[in-house]
Amino acid sequence: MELSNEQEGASYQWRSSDNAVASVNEKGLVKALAPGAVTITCTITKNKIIRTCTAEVVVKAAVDEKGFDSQGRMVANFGSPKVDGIIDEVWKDAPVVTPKYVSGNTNTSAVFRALWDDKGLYILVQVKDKNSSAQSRTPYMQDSFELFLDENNDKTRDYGVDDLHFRVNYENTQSIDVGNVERFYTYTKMTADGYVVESRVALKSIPQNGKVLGIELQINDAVGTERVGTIYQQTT
Ligand SMILES: [Ca+2]
Ligand SMILES: [Ca+2]
Ligand SMILES: [Ca+2]
Repeated sequence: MELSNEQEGASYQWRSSDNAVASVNEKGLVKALAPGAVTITCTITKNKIIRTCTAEVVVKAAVDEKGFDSQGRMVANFGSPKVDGIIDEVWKDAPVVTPKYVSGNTNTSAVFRALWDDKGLYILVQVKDKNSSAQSRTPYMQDSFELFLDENNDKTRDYGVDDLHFRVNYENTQSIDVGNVERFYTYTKMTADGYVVESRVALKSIPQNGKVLGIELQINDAVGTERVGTIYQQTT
């Protein structure tokens, strides 16, 4: 960090809000240590007058070409997109994840991205699908995005109180299998070759750097009234 307009006779004290993520030395040099977000604060004292200035620093995790970290996990960086179906600049900070599994006979493809902030977890989904359909009366047989969240990552067989299972179709009609609908906010938009889903999931516990959640993301591909295939990613 560099301060402009440094003053004679002033003292400078540097501090990081999380030394496990990034540390700062007495000269303001920041060292990245682990993925996460921190606030670096400089306290300036001169003639008994104290002022502070702060800067946000985001340390990103290294990911492979499919968007996964060294342990095969999806990474959510810190950032606050607006949930409106338009891909904000801040999404550029999120690794693009290509899901590993495809079942059925589908030409549809999708990529996922994740961000988090104090309000919760954000998922952006970009689907390429030439044939959009919400004709079936069964929500999972419509073109839709499905999210399973195991917030405490305890991997129970049955749903725990922290677990969620939400779905939203390409027309932004939600269906809730498990969990409180108020925790799921979505916006969808048609594109030239498919659709976009931007979503926010409110979390039960306050999110923090390094927190690990269990998550499964799925795209249901419908043609007419049938689901012809799924694309999914089971990860943390
Ligand atoms: Ca947006
Ligand atoms: Ca759980
Ligand atoms: Ca389709």
